Amino acid sequence: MADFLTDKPAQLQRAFLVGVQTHDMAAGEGAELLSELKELVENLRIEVVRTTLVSLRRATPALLLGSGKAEEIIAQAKADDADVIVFDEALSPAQQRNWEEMSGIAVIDRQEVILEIFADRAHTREAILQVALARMEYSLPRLTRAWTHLSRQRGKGALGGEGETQLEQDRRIVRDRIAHLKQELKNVVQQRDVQRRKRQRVPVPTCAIVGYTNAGKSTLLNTLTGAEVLAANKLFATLDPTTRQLVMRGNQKLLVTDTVGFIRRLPHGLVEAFKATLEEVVVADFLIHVIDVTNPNFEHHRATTLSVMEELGAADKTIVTVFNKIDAAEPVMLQRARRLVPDALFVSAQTRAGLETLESRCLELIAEAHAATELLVPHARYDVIARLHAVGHVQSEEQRDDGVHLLGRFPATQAAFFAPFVIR
Ligand SMILES: Nc1nc2c(ncn2[C@@H]2O[C@H](COP(=O)(O)OP(=O)(O)OP(=O)(O)O)[C@@H](O)[C@H]2O)c(=O)[nH]1
Ligand SMILES: [Mg+2]
Repeated sequence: MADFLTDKPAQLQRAFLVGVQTHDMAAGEGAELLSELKELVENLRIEVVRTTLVSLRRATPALLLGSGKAEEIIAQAKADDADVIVFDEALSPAQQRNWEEMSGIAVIDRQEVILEIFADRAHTREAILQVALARMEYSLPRLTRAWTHLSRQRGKGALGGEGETQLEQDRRIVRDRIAHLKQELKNVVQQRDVQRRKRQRVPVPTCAIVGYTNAGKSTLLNTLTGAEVLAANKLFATLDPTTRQLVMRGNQKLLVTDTVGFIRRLPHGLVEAFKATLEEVVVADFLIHVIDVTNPNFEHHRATTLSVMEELGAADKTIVTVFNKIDAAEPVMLQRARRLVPDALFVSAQTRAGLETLESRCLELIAEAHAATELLVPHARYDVIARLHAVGHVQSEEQRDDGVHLLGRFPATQAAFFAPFVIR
């Protein structure tokens, strides 16, 4: 079973990439996604022998593309000696199976490529569990494929007469594994909660750095806090959240968390699986959204990140938009960025340019969020008073006829608890 979790799909070496431009996509978007797919595939150390962009008017249920086009692609892939065809567009399990049967070579899609990269990068227990879960959920409806992990292990024989029962067995094994992984992840989440609650006892404000992969999130955390998170020019360098304390002017502290990067067409299962990790985003007081201003597609990058935020239920958080890598940016790109997000900040995590302004913005947000609050708690509710002391910073406390008046700073994450007693 261990093999099943860590096994590469196959020792694939030569990839033939197929991008699709549909009528509802912006001009050039298909090509742009295709070049991103090339980068993804190369990140798996698989050589890209050819890329082809197909314009598609209407998707077909059997093959996505028309059968004439499919035959053309298969002939070309064979002539190129490719051992895998990679689609940028998601393929249904049936489409994938049809392509594999027709071509006799492995056929995968962008989602599977992303899953493989995540599997490659996962090193901690939490990341390994999350990726394993996403991969299992992806493979569950695809167990009848010619070359899935399980069928390769059990060999061709099982695909014969007893195939149906073997398939049922495989499905059960995978479902059991999924249930087991979910349970293990639940434990991880609980541990995380405990740690977070410990942290919340001291009202240090928190923020999470989010953004597209390779935007410079880890570099920013490193320069801001002197952390030593791996920052590398490769996709999804970071899978695990790292939290570091930033000490700003006036000794104001801020806990900053670096998070996993996003990409277009991220497999839904991955976002689901990474919810434990991304909890940091949901509970943060505010977000720093890092965008690589040197990337010609930064508008799409931004939209992708914002839609993942929405999926996580973090869309209504305060977001500080930060365009990064200004040291390497063309002036015209900076103008485009300013038009897109007028109140954005411009920084270089590498040269430190603009970081003081970023700190000032963080200080402002903290001041707003942690302005002193006045509470009136009935005398009988000493439990509330005890808890306020535990989680917050009480500046003054006075017993009056109408109850206990408290003035202090309390973490926004506890707002639901103390809101009924706020008088100012
Ligand atoms: N020129 C320039 N390059 C930068 C800057 N900030 C980061 N980089 C480079 O961009 C690449 C990606 O940086 P990371 O910090 O790993 O990016 P990330 O957003 O953490 O990426 P993932 O963890 O993959 O999501 C690295 O090669 C960095 O050296 C910057 O301000 N200027
Ligand atoms: Mg990173």
